[in-house]
Amino acid sequence: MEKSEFKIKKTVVALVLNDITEMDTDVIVNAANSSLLGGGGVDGSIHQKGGSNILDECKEIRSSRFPTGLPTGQAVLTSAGNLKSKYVIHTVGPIWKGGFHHESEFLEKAYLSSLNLAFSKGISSISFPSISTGTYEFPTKEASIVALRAIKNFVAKQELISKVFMVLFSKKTYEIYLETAKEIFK
Ligand code: AR6
Repeated sequence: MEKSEFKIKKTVVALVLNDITEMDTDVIVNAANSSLLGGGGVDGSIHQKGGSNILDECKEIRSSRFPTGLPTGQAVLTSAGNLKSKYVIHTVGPIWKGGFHHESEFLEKAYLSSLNLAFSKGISSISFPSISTGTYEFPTKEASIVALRAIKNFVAKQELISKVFMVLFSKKTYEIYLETAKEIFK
């Protein structure tokens, strides 16, 4: 398995080529949609492998806190059902609409909301997928810059989260993130 590690103060940020549903970090992050009711890509795999408890909790969150859906850039936490992790954080990345609709700000917000939520739960390890770069068509290079900058800025200010994984699903995506990481973490 491809893996590259970078150190930011006391936190290790690792890029790995893997399926995020195989990760045993405390948290895995889901690239969900506002409905929180599932979909394709990462979302489909998490619900399929994690089982129906995750969906039941998402439905409860919808009815009690977000009756009209989870806004883009926000994040919520559920248990992880049958997955190896303890929790799933569901966040909604922006749909790419050409780059002039604050897509980068919303993408940064999705990463930071997830990290803040993980931090508030006392979690020490977290895995992210490349949010928005599948169905939502955010260009991977731009997304990698936003993602890794957000992670760098967040982890540098704390010591609780000691491992952050970016879990990339294709060699091409992995290589794009690696090139960006070498710039941002140098
Ligand atoms: N593990 C890691 N990465 C994955 C996996 C996996 N199992 N499966 C796909 N990827 P996407 P989005 C990669 O489409 O763009 C869903 O229908 C994928 O190759 O999962 O944020 C939701 O319900 C890509 O690089 O998320 C929403 O409606 C990246 O993960 C919508 O898609 C993100 O692809 C969200 O779209």
